[in-house]
Amino acid sequence: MKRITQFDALPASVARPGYDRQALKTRIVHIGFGAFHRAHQAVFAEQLAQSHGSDWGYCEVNLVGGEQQIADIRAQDHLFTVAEMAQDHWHCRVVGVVRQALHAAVDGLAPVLEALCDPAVAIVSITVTEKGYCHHPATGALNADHPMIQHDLAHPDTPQSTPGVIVAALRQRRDRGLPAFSVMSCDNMPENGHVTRNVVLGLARAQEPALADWIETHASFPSTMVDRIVPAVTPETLAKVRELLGGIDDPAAVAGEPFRQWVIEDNFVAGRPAWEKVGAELVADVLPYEEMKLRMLNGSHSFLAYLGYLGGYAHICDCMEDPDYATAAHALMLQEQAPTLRVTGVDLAAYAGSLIDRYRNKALKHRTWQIAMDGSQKLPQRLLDPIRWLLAHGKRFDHLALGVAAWMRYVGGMDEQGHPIEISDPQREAIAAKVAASAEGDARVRALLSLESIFGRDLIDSETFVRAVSTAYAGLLAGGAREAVRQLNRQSWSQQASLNQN
Ligand code: NAI
Ligand code: CS2
Repeated sequence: MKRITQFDALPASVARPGYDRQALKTRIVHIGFGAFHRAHQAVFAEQLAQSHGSDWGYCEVNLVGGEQQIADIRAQDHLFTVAEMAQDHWHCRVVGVVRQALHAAVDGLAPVLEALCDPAVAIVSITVTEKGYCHHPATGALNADHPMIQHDLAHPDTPQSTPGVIVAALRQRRDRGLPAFSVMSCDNMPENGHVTRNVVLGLARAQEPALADWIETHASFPSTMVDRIVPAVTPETLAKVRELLGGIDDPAAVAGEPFRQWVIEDNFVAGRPAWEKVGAELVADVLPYEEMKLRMLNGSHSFLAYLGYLGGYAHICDCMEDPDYATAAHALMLQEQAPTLRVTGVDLAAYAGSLIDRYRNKALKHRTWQIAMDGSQKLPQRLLDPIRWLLAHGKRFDHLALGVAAWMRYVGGMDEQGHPIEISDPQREAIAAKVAASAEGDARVRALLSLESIFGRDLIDSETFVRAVSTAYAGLLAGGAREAVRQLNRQSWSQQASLNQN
């Protein structure tokens, strides 16, 4: 089998490293070598090395899952392909900034900790999905009852969780007299730096208060807003990449949309790459950007994912073919998410329009099932926080309520044709227990709302909220998802019309 290490065998159209890879230093350890990191952060680093002589190289680490991806890049000199999927055109780039790759379960934890204790390492970046932080999604605090955290409290030197591994590495660095590093989350959470800080400091404090103090003084936890739609890789994606690489196989290839955005809180204790040279925005406060993206993009994504899956649409681009879904997603963004945002200087109507255009990209084939995954970790920041704002300001939130109701219908486990739904969620058992113990209808809604780690304590006490979700849920049961979306649009039009008259 031909591999991408043979650059001269690649077609001229494929971009490849034109810099000296041996001159790169491993200054960033990245935890979570998934699809997104490869198509986002690694591409920024590649452009920096290619065009600006950057020597910031990577050690890639997977702690949970992803054994194959680590094996795959090791087999090809740590190279991998990133394809950009425009509607009518694909472009491939071979990325060369990775110097080393490790898997804790395959190689053992010791080499992972050793990599994290390399004096040259200045940044540990993370994309381990929301559930990898072992936090309470409703509050952002460490979940001390999480089985991995329980394990790490009992075995601080052989941790399993991401926070546990970071704490162990920082302890070793302190004990060896080495400086700390910055921990940069690139996961889709509001104030992802604060969540990371909470879980790392929470765990360190429970183990050794003096270590928590040392980390607090010497490390930093910059927040980031990250954006690029990178669907899970399919055999079709790999076949298309193979064709573009002139028959060369790259099992570690990923493909994402052309759009890319990265806003980073400029708060690093041991230096950072000059990301601003390749289009990243370095700012003092990321929160307004994070909120905008999480509510307008991810909020509408989750809305489309649950209603789309229930309505029989396999991909986001299929939802966009249904004018009712496109209209409802757009209205959700502008009527119920935009008013809740703090961001200034952004044309939110243009942003909403550009998101709908991105969703229409038929090359993406982004599965509604993939986005529907891990709803317990996503609902708070995408749908519930904006609802809290709208409730406090006495405003309507029919679209968001339908999104929450659709999640409830989805986790009920049966689609509209009576086929079982494969639910993937770290709280699957707790959710299934609520479903099993409640009758269909209002009782089901109340049972699911009692899941405190998702809904907090406040929402179940709001009569307006419970009524809105119960009404939306009843609509889904009565007429199905497509009809519920159609009705939502009708209702929304008549409300807008009467607002315009007054
Ligand atoms: P993926 O499934 O390709 O990769 C997931 C990565 O997380 C793997 O490296 C896996 O080892 C690691 N992981 C999973 N559970 C873990 C756990 N409990 N502890 C430690 N590591 C764990 O997913 P992908 O597409 O890379 O997305 C990952 C995250 O990146 C998302 O959850 C999101 O927060 C963020 N993101 C993804 C975007 C996308 O379009 N794919 C865009 C923007 C952000
Ligand atoms: C999606 C995101 O899977 C999901 O939940 O909403 O991964 C989305 O594709 C990205 O945030 C886009 O930047």
